[in-house]
Amino acid sequence: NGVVRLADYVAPAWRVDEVELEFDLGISVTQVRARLHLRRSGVTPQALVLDGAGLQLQAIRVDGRELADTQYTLDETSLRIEQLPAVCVLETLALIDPAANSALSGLYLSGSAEHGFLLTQCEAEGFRRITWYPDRPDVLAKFHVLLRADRQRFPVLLANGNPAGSGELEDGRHWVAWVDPHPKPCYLFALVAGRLEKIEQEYRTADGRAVMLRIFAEGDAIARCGYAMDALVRAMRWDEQQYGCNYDLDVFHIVATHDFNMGAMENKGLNIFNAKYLLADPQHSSDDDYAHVEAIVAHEYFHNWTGNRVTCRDWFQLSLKEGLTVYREQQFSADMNSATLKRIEDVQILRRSQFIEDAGPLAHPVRPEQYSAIDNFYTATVYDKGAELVRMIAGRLGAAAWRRGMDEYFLRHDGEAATVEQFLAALGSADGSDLSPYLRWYAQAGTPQLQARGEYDAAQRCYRLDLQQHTPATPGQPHKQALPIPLRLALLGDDGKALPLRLHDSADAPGERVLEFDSDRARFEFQDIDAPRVASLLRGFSAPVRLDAGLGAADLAFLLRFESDGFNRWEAAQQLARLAFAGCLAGAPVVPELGTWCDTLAELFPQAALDPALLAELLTPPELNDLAQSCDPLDPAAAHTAREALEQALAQRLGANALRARHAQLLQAERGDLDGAARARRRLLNRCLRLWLRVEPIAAAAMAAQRYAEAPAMTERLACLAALLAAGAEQAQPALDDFACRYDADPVTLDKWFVLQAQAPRSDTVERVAALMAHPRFSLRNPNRVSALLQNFAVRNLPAFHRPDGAGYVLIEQALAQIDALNPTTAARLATALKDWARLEPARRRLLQASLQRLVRRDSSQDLADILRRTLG
Ligand code: BAL
Ligand code: ZN
Repeated sequence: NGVVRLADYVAPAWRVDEVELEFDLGISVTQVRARLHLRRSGVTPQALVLDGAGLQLQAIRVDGRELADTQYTLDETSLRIEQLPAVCVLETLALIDPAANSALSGLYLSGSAEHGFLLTQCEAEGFRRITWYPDRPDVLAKFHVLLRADRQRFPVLLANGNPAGSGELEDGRHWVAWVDPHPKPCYLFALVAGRLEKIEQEYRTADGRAVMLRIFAEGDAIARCGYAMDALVRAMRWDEQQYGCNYDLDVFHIVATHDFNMGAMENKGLNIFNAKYLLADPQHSSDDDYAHVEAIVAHEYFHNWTGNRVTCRDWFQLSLKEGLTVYREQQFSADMNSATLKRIEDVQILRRSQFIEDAGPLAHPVRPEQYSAIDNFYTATVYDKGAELVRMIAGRLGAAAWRRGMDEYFLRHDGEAATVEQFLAALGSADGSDLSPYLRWYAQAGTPQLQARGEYDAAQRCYRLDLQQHTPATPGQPHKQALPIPLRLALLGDDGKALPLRLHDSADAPGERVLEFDSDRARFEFQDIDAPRVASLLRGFSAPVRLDAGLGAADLAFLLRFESDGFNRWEAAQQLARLAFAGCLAGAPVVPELGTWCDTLAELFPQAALDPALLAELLTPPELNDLAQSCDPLDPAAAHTAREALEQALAQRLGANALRARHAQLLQAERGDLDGAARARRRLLNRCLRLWLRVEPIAAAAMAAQRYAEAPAMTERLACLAALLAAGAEQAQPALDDFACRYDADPVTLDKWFVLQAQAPRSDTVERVAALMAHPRFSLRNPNRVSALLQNFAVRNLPAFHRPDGAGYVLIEQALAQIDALNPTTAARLATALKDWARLEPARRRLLQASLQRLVRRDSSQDLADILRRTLG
């Protein structure tokens, strides 16, 4: 039934020592000659079974001799040869049609047949669409690649590794050869062929290698690649300094494309990027875009060691490279920017995507036990929860042992395909720790709920902390085991300072310590202590759990005023806002928590010493998607109204005068600079604008429209347009029209225009989204367009998508059927937006369930069918 199970893993029967690939490249006809130098693994004869899909066989030879039809079996997905010498060379010749490849997996055309270029995407299973091969990550081979093409049409010919010659051919054709000395699995193979511009810069690694860094993009876009180059250099240096990881080829190439299923891809020495995560300049890119470019350039680069030099034994171990690399990217971004802000953003992402995934029908462990479509497991759980697991382990070891453990991991497994068990064993060897209890985190889905209750015993001068943990059932996992949970905590005195902590039988800790809690329940007693004012738990979000600390509004307000851990200060504001939201949702005539939230923030608002970016985050309640998780059943319109009430109350409490004045003061300082301090000020400036619009709409909208028109850079232009749209101001439409004219020719920037309209909180958003699907710049073939317009509408506009008449559901249902015929990966990703149907109030639930059932009855791709089947349960 096409299900692959971790428990069924068998080592490959055949290895590929070397592979020679020759491409005669053409837009509609490309010929691929592959010579696989094969070696049987065991002594007993075994059939060779290679993966292959959508390939037209032209010739097949073993050790130079043509095979007869009876000597092999070819079907839609495989090539099987029963009798082979234990060591031999298999040569195949195949034809493929890149222009017809709308799935964007394998070799395909980006852009038009006349002007576009050819490129590949092989992770996870795209290489089988290029040639017959053991398409699994534990077969590592040395690749030699020869590319031949028309010189005019394809002047740039790139593949992995180092250049190994080039020359002219007859009829205006040319050739370029590449050799990658590092054995790699085929999912890391890449080629690029076309007319591309480039920028380049020399780099010398810490261990002395001269490397030429090049970034390639089409036409004028190359002028927007400088920031990515700078980010790459920062990432390379950082990896040398923090992990001792040096780059290992003579060239490092990055190519930008507008047609890509993923954000970017870490192919060895030839990273390919979705243009939206590579191009950056002030005119087209917001501060958030810059941060994404820096983080993703670093992420793909860091894969060179965590993913490429040490790869995964099988796709169940995907988080071994992804969780670890996200963690390394988070460390890097924290070092380059504000560590507190980065941690807040990490947790926001986790809560609004991974916690929701973990609580719904698509919940799966960080290391799944089975899959039927591996493309559907590039998830928030594998990436972001995976990163949290690595963070917990790194924290458990401490900085020095973590580094020793990573050194040992590279030493033991360089050039190999590893498992999570091997990773934990190598890390643990650094200080003799047994990290195997953390395997439970990898195996068990669902977000643990941690309950903490504290009590002070004045007679004993002892503070008792009672902890309980419980992980809810998830599909296929009704019963859960207790997990090791590192709980970083401090007990704060009346002045907000941390009290010295002494646990039974242990020495004093100056003010903060980490408890390791690994049973269903436990009690910790702190001795010789004055009565704490409040416990600050889970500082820095030391474990990916939902914490119920039982704190009331007064305690949270105290933490919001005095907590020195920036993350927990923000968290106190979030928890207070959640209490206020619950009160508003329940329709209470007076919501005391709302008053406390507003009053405390009003007290902090004028404090000049507060980092403006942190203040902006303190002033922002959790996103609707996050808050909606506490609604059972969920009425999205009611949840939206309750959250709006929070925003309105805060704006009124701060008052028009204070908001106008702070906005004016920040605007005066605004020069469009890109440094961290300027970005932090802009964040607060734009948050003030949003709140000011609620209490002085006419004056604030006039200011927003003026700022929009005069904006020196994209952050400002976008923020003002978004604010006008959110406020429903009359200036919104003219500004939208202006934006469309300005950026009509730039797909990455025009996507912001699609996003804003998809997220507009209007009763006719469904109709507007439907109309935009007919816009000349929109195409269901392009994953970025689908994400900007449809994914944003379905995932980030709860009231509009869940319109009570079900029109939003029908829109997505119909779009899914069309997208699936073109690009199953993109269809399956969009379909995950429907996963929360069972949590909805009954009327909406029935409508969405009906849409899902109609989709299930259609003939779908394996990717989409897998999501639909699991969603309906
Ligand atoms: N390996 C797929 C893209 C990424 O996570 O880097
Ligand atoms: Zn990655």
